Amino acid sequence: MAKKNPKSLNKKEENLAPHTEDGADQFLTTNQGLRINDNQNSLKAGERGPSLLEDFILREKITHFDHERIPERIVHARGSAAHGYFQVYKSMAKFTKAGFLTDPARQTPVFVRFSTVAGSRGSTDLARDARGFAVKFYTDEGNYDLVGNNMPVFFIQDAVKFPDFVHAVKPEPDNEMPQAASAHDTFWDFISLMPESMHMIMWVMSDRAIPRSYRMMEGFGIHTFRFINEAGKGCFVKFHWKPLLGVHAVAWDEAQAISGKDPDFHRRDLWNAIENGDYPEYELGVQIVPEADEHKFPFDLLDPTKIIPEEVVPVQRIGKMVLNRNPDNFFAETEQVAFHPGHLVPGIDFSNDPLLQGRLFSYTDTQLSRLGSPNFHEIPINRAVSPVHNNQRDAHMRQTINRGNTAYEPNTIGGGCPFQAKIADGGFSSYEERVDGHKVRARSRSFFDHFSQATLFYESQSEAEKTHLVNALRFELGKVTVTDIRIRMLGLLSQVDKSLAARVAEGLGLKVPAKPEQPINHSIPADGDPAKFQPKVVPQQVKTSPALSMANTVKDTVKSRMIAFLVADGVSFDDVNDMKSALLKAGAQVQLIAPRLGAIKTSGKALEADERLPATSSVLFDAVYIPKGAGSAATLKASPEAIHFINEAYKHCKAIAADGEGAEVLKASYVPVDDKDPAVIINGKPAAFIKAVAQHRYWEREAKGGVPA
Ligand code: HDE
Repeated sequence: MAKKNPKSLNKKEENLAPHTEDGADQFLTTNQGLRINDNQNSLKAGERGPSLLEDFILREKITHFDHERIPERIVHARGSAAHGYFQVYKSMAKFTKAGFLTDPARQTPVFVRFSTVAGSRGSTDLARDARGFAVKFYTDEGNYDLVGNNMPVFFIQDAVKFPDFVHAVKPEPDNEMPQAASAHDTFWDFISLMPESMHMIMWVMSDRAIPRSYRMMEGFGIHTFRFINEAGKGCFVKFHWKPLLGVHAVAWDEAQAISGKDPDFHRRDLWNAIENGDYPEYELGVQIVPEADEHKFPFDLLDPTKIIPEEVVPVQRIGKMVLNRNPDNFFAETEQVAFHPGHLVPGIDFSNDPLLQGRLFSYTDTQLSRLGSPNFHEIPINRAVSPVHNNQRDAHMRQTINRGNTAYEPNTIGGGCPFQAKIADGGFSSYEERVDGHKVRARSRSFFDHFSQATLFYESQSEAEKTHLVNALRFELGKVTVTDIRIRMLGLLSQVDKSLAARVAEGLGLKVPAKPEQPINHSIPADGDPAKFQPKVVPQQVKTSPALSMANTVKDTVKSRMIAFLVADGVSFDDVNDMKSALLKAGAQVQLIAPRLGAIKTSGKALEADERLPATSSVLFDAVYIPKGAGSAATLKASPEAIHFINEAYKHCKAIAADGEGAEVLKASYVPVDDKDPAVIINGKPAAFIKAVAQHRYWEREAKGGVPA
């Protein structure tokens, strides 16, 4: 592993300083500070006698150990995080008074946690799932949390359905299977009765649900929020994160293999990138909608199952976030961080999105159960960098030692302190919105278009992406054991796109029902009139949105991509060296994979292998290179592992290059060497290979038929 990156001292770290400890050059002590003389033996009545209850050192240590686990997050249990900073490019004061968005000179510390949703803490990173993308900004005006996902919509429209949704996707309650997977009966049973989920289903069945890296996925605030400027004027805003490396995915077959070969694939990738100085970077984007335009869209801005297409309201990139420091301690930081969409700063406010409104209750409640005390804000990772003064007192694990005898307001004894802040002094005041309505349990009819944007998403995909989506649905519904559920799903899919439904049906050996059941009937109130709950279809402003296709993403960089060089004794030193230096110069990472570890004899200096072929896999790499060298090529040709490695890389549409005798190894594999495959480069220049790697994947290759790998 490369050098540990120099720790950046930022405000946050200064704040944490008194709480960090690394034990270096220190005596071992109890939690009371008593130096321990023997950490190898418990106190006994005689060397062979019973242990004594008196052994307070043993009891303290074991008691602490017994309580080491805290409840994992109910959703988003599996996560990885990093520190960094955010800086706005130019003042957004026209729209918001939030200090971190108006002062281009200010670097605001951030802590970002990425996660999967469904799996437990120990589950695989490569599950087909939405990813959490939660950002805590430690601003001078208080903590602001943008708790988003890597998909811009959600499964449900109202918070009251969230426990149902989560229960349906989690492992089934009788046998706790399957782990971190939606491919089972209860999930699809629920979805088949929940037409409002169809847009999100398109996203989770697309390759967005199996990202190549946390560094290569977008983030979205999902809900419509509000900006408020100094003059008190409001506008609507949708938040986006745009990764500078582009948005890239792996293949589903690959994702399943990675889950076995390296379930920590995303966690490791994030950690290593930061250690190597390849700091993940994302631009913050905003779509701004003036209040006057609230009702000018063919959907409701408050409906979290809808996007505003970027072609209708462009995403303005207003600042950049850089993640440049790994946490020191997973538990203290990544596990104990507590996000909450209700952690706001002046200049940002909520909309009435009923999903968001429910979240505003849920997150504090969750932290109380997970972290066990209303003092969770005192845990170092959750502390605001701005001063905290209030009259809240006591409770479990209170750390602050409040001085003085007043814990109420108003008071005179304490000089009236702490006192309320005027708006001009940064006091938060909620946006004054006129609300006038009947108290009802209801959903607005403006939320009833469940299919148009699902269609928009599907229509915006490339052919390869459409095929992946069809295959994902075939895979998932193929795992469903109740035929009626599959048929109901086909009925819903046919309302998204007829050809999509037909293709999925073919894979399932079923027919698309001529008249889809109207499942909306299942999701209406007991006394609801079904006629009043029929979905409606509203024409959208655009037929396709290129921004929705990953085919149109950034494809001009190989920065931080992992390239496997297959080598054995006899490999050409110069060839390895030339290709390696070109790739490193372009920012990629190279590993030499050989049949065994140790020194590899070459035409020049010996080289050290990084990994053994049998211990690694092509799925952990972005591309493969087979250098010149007769001896090396002969060994690799005869190695089933090397041939499998190449076949699999080819199957997953990766760039492959070979030079000289290296091409002989390709001939022994499934890779068609004389084919016009733009991502198979034989005796080409390093630049040609680099260009092919930058394309990420040549998905069109899949259309040529399968590869037995
Ligand atoms: Fe969450 N969500 N959520 N959620 N959510 C949690 O809070 C909840 C929703 C999201 O890395 C929990 O601290 C409800 C949408 C992220 O720590 C919990 C509803 C979006 C994370 C909770 C939603 C999210 C959470 C569990 C429907 C995308 C992980 C642990 C009304 C915009 C944050 C915790 C981290 C975590 C509730 C819907 C994103 C149970 C009730 C929509 C990224 O409180």
